[in-house]
Amino acid sequence: LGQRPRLLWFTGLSGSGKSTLANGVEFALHQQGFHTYLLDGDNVRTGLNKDLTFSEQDRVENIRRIGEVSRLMLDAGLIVLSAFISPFISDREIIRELVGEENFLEVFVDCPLEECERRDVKGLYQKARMGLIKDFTGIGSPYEAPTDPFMVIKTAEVKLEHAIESIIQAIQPKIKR
Ligand code: GGZ
Repeated sequence: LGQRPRLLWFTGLSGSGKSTLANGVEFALHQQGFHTYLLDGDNVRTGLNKDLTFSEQDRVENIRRIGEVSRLMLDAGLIVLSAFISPFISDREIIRELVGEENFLEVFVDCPLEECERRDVKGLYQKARMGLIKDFTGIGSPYEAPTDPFMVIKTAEVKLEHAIESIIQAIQPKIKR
């Protein structure tokens, strides 16, 4: 195999651009012949984790299961891309240890809350402000930013294509055999 399995872990607020970025990076990797799998809310919170809410306890369990699934996929030799808010440092550290420090590439999708709220793609921030979602991340529930991530992408400042390109550049030496 011409690739080394790695876990590319995108963390950031709702609406920060995690899924968009992860999808773009996955597409670029495919074009280069890498074998990948993308885990995000669309394929995990609707299936494997559909029993979980957004309480602190359930978010911890959400990330734990995603970490275990990622580990299995790494065993299968894949480049795994994971895009979840994953708001707690402690949970992300558990995954770093689970998959091995050298395999865990943390990408902080850094976008100010005000900008995420301005975008409000799904209208969830408005609902949270109205009190309809009490534990929404950034409003009624905390987000702990990484202190020493592999990469920081400022999605309010950098064009998507450039962000994708810089991630590809940075991970290239880690994923090539
Ligand atoms: C945060 C919520 C909530 C609450 C529903 N808090 O923008 P989205 O819609 O597509 O991304 C958010 C997604 C977050 O799920 P994760 O599994 O990534 O979260 S965590 O890692 O914290 O477990 C949002 C939607 O689910 N959503 N309610 N209360 N996001």
